Amino acid sequence: MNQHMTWRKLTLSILLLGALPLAQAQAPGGAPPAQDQIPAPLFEQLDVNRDGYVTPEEAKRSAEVTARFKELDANRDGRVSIDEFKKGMQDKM
Ligand SMILES: [Ca+2]
Ligand SMILES: [Ca+2]
Repeated sequence: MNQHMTWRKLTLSILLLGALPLAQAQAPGGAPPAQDQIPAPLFEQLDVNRDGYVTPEEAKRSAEVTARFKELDANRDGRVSIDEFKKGMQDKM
């Protein structure tokens, strides 16, 4: 009787261990990347001095941004902020 109980416990443990990875696989994963966050890495690459703006000088590393610099610079202050960048890129997509 005692042995039988031990065996049952062991079987239960094995079953639980086997079920664990399955339960984890079915758990909801991380949220999918937000669409409006995609252009940000490019902006960060261009904003060499990290002041939050891409100047025409910094934009030279991207032909596309250089070509569209005036269009992206919505408030015409001669530099493109992260917001202007995101908006400009979204409009084209
Ligand atoms: Ca900058
Ligand atoms: Ca601007």
